[in-house]
Amino acid sequence: MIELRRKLIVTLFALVATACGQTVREPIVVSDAWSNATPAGATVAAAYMEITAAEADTLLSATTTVADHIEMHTSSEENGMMRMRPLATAPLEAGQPFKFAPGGAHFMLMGLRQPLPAGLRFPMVLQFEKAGTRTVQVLVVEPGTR
Ligand SMILES: [Cu+2]
Repeated sequence: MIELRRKLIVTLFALVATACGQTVREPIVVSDAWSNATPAGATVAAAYMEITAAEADTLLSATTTVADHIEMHTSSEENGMMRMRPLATAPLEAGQPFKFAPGGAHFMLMGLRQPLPAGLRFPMVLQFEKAGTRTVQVLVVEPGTR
């Protein structure tokens, strides 16, 4: 009985160690990719996510099948007005999450080819300088729910 328990603990430990090892080795981790559902007739939408690179890298650009092209923007408040500026590339420091979030950096989907209803998932292809391309699924949510 004790022998069996010891085996079980060893197995569990190995599983945890493997899981942690995989997380560390993953060069790019993208989490929580989301976008607000669009009102009828909308031609633009914003998308958000958190990107962590194991080694320093640069996010160069993004594309998607649901829009003509994607621009990266930053936003800041100036004299009480929200202003958006183009962000040519997004610098990723090793192990530091880069946050695309409302009020800050975001992806701007220009020339929407279809409405984005809540519940839809659409693909975005991210192009990194070193890590190459990654495809992420963006979840569309009801505005105001997060
Ligand atoms: Cu924008």
